[in-house]
Amino acid sequence: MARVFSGIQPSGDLHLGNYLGALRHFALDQYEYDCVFCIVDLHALTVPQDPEALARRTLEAARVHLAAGLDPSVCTLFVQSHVHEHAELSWLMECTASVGELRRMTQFKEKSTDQEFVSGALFTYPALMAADILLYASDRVPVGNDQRQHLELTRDLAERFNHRFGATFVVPAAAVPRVGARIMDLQRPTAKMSKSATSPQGTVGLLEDPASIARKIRRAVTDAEVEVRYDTEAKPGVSNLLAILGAATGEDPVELAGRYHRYGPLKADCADAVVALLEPIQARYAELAGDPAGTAAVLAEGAAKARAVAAPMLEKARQAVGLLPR
Ligand code: ATP
Ligand code: LTN
Repeated sequence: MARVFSGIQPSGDLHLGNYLGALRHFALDQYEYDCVFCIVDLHALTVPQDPEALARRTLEAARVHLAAGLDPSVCTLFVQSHVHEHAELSWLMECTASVGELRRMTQFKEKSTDQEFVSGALFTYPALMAADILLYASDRVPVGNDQRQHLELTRDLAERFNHRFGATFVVPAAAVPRVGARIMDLQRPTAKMSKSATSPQGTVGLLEDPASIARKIRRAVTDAEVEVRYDTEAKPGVSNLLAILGAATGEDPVELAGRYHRYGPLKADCADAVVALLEPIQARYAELAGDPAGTAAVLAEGAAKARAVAAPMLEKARQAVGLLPR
């Protein structure tokens, strides 16, 4: 069975973009592939984090994964730092990547601009991501559109390593959904919805109160025209609402556009669809929150399963480069 791997950072509250671009597809993939999903806490540390908040969000993120439908008896769910092989293989990947190619990463440019403190790890971040993926001989990596460039780099690093040291890694492919791969900020529809957005009004949290979700969608920035048309360049706000409604209902955003003649009804339907989509996730999350030990046990078991795959792969890579067996 083909292997799937993906990761989400516990760098803030998970949002609708994370769900439509990634998490939702994890839940579907688990029945079709051998799936490994990871809460990438080491990646979150590349920007300053409050220690208590990081710990809390890591557990919350795991719970959100379970609430979104991941079944730990079917797939593997674990925390990145629980499997130290990630940090170790990351070193070999840093030694495989060039400064030039890391410098070209647009996420680094975006996240380092106007920051008082930029860690070295933010720069080498894609090497850790490559290690995550390559440790599991992953064939397919479900991610939102913003991760395409990191996936390309992962492929280049795998190929370079294999060329230099002999066939070691599987070269993975990105799996980016057709609809929902780039959900935009409701207040700034030219920027992607993000955990680290400047205004919370632009982001819909997966655990947010339905009334608040509906309010944010009703107040989403559109434009001065009245025509409903799917045109991401000329009408980013309206197109984002169509993309969200389309992703939530399984309909095509362009076809949906033909059914609306004003923004009001589009916003109302979009809000209803998002609230209905998130309702079962929120209910299941509330159940899981009552059993923190249960989630911790799932993560411990997940780490053991992950390590069983990761350890031999790390060993293979270590020996390939000439590190003495331990
Ligand atoms: P941060 O703001 O801390 O960078 P993020 O919101 O971008 O966080 P990540 O943990 O980096 O979230 O991403 C987890 C997954 O969600 C990735 O596969 C990513 O591509 C996807 N994703 C993130 N934002 C969006 C979005 N706005 N639309 C669709 N997919 C998204
Ligand atoms: N870089 C990704 C998170 C991430 C990831 C991964 C995604 C870390 N490791 C491995 C897929 C596979 C992000 O910022 N969204």
